[in-house]
Parts: sequence; C-alpha cells; structure tokens
Amino acid sequence: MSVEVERKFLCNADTLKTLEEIGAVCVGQRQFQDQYFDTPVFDLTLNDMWLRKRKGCWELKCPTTTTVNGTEETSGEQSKAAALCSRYKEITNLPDIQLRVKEVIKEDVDSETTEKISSQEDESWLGKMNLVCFAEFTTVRRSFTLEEEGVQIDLDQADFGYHVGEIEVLIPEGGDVQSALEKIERTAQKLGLTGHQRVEGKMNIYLKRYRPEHYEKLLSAHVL
Ligand code: V4E
Repeated sequence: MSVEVERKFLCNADTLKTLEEIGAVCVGQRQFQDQYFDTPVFDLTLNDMWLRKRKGCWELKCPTTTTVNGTEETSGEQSKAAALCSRYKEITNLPDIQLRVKEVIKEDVDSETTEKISSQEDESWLGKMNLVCFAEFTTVRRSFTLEEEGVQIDLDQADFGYHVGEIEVLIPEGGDVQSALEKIERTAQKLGLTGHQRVEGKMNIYLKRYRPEHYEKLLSAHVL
C-alpha cells in the first residue's frame, strides 16, 4: 500500500514554460473518467474517504496517520510547507476496499457481500452497501517528472472547466514523509509557487458547483 503526498497549485500561462526551464520531462498525456461513490448520507466522505472507479479499477483514498521525525503529527503542529500538502493512503485491492468501506458505513451489510463479491466487473456490492455515484467527470492529465527530486508533476484539465496542477511523491506506508515534503517544497520553489493558501482540488470545485448540499456538509465537518 502506498501513501501519496501531494501539493496542488494553480496553473498559469507560464507553467509549461517553467516546467521546461527547470528540466521537468513530459512522460505522457492520458485521459480518464472518475466516478466517485458514497452513501446518500455521505458516510465515506464525511470520514474523508474517497471511493472511486477509474479506468475500470477501484481505488479508495483514505487518511493516514503519518510521522515526521518519528513523531505523530497533529494538524496544529505542521510546518507551513506541510500544511499545503495532503497525505492519503491508496487502497487498490477490491476485497480490502470492501472491508474498509463496510467498517465505515452505517448500513448493516451481511458478511457474504464482502466475502463473495470481489470481481472488478460485478458491481452488485455497491447496491448492497447503499453506495451511489455522486460525481463523474473526465480529466486530461499531462504528467512530468523532475528526476533530480523524484517527484511527479501533473497538470489536470477537468471537463467541467477547472485546471489544477499537483506535485506528488509516492512513499510506502510508514515511509519518509519528511523527505517527501522537502522534495515537494524544493519543487514548488523551482516552479516559483509563492501562495501560502491551500489550492482547491477538482472535487472541491465539482461539489461546490454541482452538489452544494454535500459540499456544505463536508465544509461543516472540516473535511474540505
Ligand atoms: C477530494 C479528495 C479526494 C478525492 C480526489 O483526490 P484528488 O487528489 O483531488 O484527485 P486526483 O484526480 O488528483 O487523484 P490522483 O490521481 O492524484 O490520485 S482525496 C482527498 N480529498 C480531499 C482533499 C482535501 N481535503 N484537500 C485537498 C487540497 N485535496 C483533496
């Protein structure tokens, strides 16, 4: 299981030129559709858990407790640079996803649902866990690497008209978060990013625009 440490940034007309100037190498462009699922009362997202289907594969992004310099972090203690970054564990094994989801949702799910149903194609488990799609959009992503830092930089264009960049480092669970944060901070400086505000992700904008009730609930719960 890996942990994704990432910082989002706003792109501008110079972003591509700057990436070239700092030696970032374009490693490709791809397009994917994401479908996000939750219960009608938002059991998953209120716990900051994000279940999605991307390119036919299930993924669950959930919060992770990370340690920096051997000490468990609490939100008030983060450095300014760390506060601009998010950290999520990514689970991609469907039976593990189903178990985790079952732990969180309040529906009474019989054990057969998670024992028997684990094929990527069979989606009947969604209904049994009362999961419905709440967001669906397509992203065109251009990816770059900055080899000297070991970071990936993605430029995303979502089909609902939002453009956002992210600098990301993947580490194993329990891996060196401090080093990942430093790589991201150095890359941000090379890109000339000066803002000290967290930049909104695609989902923030999507929910604000198309699912305002869901968005307000997540804001009130301090998930977004
Ligand atoms: C909304 C959200 C999550 C789902 C979407 O994650 P995100 O990283 O924005 O999507 P994407 O397409 O870039 O995924 P990738 O391909 O990198 O895996 S996961 C966590 N959240 C909440 C959240 C937050 N609280 N703050 C910020 C800045 N971003 C996301």
